[in-house]
Amino acid sequence: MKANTIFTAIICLVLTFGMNSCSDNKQTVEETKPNILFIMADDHAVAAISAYKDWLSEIAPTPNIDRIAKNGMLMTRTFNTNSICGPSRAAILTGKYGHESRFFKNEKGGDFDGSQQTFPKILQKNGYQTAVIGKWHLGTAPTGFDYSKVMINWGGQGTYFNPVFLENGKDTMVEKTRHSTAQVAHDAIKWLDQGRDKTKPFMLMYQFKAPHRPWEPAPEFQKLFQEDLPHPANFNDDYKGRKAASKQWMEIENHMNRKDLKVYPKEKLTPRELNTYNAFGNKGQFWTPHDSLQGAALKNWKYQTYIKDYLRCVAGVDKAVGQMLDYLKANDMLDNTVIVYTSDQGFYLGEHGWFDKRFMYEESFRMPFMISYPEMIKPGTTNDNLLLNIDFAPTLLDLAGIETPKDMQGTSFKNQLSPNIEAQGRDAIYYHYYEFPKWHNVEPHYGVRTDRYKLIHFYYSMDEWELFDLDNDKHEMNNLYGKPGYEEITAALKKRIKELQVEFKDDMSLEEMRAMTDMVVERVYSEENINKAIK
Ligand code: SGN
Ligand code: CA
Repeated sequence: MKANTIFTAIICLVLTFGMNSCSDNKQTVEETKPNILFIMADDHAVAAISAYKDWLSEIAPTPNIDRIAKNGMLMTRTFNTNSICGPSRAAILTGKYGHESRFFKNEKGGDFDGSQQTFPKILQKNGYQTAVIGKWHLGTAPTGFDYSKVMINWGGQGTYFNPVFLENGKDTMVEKTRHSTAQVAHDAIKWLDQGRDKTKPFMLMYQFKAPHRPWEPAPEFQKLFQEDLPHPANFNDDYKGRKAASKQWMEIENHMNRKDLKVYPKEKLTPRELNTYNAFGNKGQFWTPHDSLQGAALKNWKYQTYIKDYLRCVAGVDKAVGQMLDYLKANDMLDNTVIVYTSDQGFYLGEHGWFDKRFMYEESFRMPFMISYPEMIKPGTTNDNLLLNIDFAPTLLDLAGIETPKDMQGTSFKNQLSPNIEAQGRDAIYYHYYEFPKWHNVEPHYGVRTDRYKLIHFYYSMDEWELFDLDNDKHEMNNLYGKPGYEEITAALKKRIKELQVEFKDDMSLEEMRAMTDMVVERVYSEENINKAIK
């Protein structure tokens, strides 16, 4: 027993014989400040969560994740400000766009400045026990947490097997006994059960690597999906009228490598040779596992291998979430804990013929988001308002009774959680993506999405606009920009972009935007340093 626990126990004993009991005291704290459990997966698309009743819901159910929506509210239109990992995580922590938090690219964008304000720091100052476990991917060691254990290998991505963790910013360890999903689940429950000061409310961020590339599920899920899966509606997109979409490197047919598709070398290779072997395909190099497999059949084989492994990784996350919910239930913590399930962004599951994310098209722009808190949220409710990832920090602070700091750019949506209030969401969502050309040659762009329309400007090495009417073209195949009859809506959306750029302080020149893409700053945790630390 730790010294402070012994001290608390003595105080409890004294109080129990006095007027008040210690459990009453604890109750008061819990009533005013709920616990917060923030569960985040990596690259988990809305379509792969059955609560959304999307095209995969019958084939690949996620009954445990769905429990959160059943017990609370399902947000159907939550979006991110920049659809890649680090920038989305930084936006969630700070409540700010990437140009304000200064974390806007994964590749060569430097590390997260951990000295700045984040919502965990504010909660910690307000009496919360805080922890982050799992994927972090922001370079510098986490700040604002009483406990942290985050993956640091593979450029901060972590690996599915033998992931390397950094504990409390100083101890480096390789976890060899469990698959990364099971390890993160294990560590999270362990911290809740034994690692924290139970007299305080907690805020735990518990973040999986799965179902991120290269989609390596634990062996127990290999037996799932014996039958082939259907293709999404626009699996064979020809990218007509969408120039940026036609020049990316994220086509299932042309840009998946051997490692993605679990084709291993027959002979022993040096680490360098193995890297080259594995990466073959990334930039469109043609390969087939067998000469008789070509054309549409080859594309389908790649798709089936990919989608099955992706969904097996999701099944692992679903199991882990179930274990966590069971733990909270068994310990009577479901009612006083705000539980969030989300992902850093969405993902293409064959839509447009793609994997990966980055584009402002719906599948990667949208994030899953569901929240339960029985003391406030009516079970089984749905919220269709437009929300943003920079709104998460203000909302979680608000739920803890803390005002949004003036410099956060997001807005709390706590008033949208109560069924008695008809609260409005945002009228428009502003987006900005910078990273180029690595990894997937997605042209930098910014844009706006309203209830019905989306306007995107690809500006880095081209000057291309795209306009979509989402009511009539939900797969975003028909670029209406410049077509007769759309002049007025285009002008209105351009005006709204300008206003949002001013509001969010993103009213830079195109030259300044391009300079952000071109910026080169290396990360702290090089593979070399990690290898030294674990030897
Ligand atoms: C890795 C992947 C990319 C992926 C980025 C960013 N390549 O670099 O396919 O787009 O991560 O993903 S891999 O061969 O290393 O798997 S993110 O989720 O971290 O933004
Ligand atoms: Ca991600």
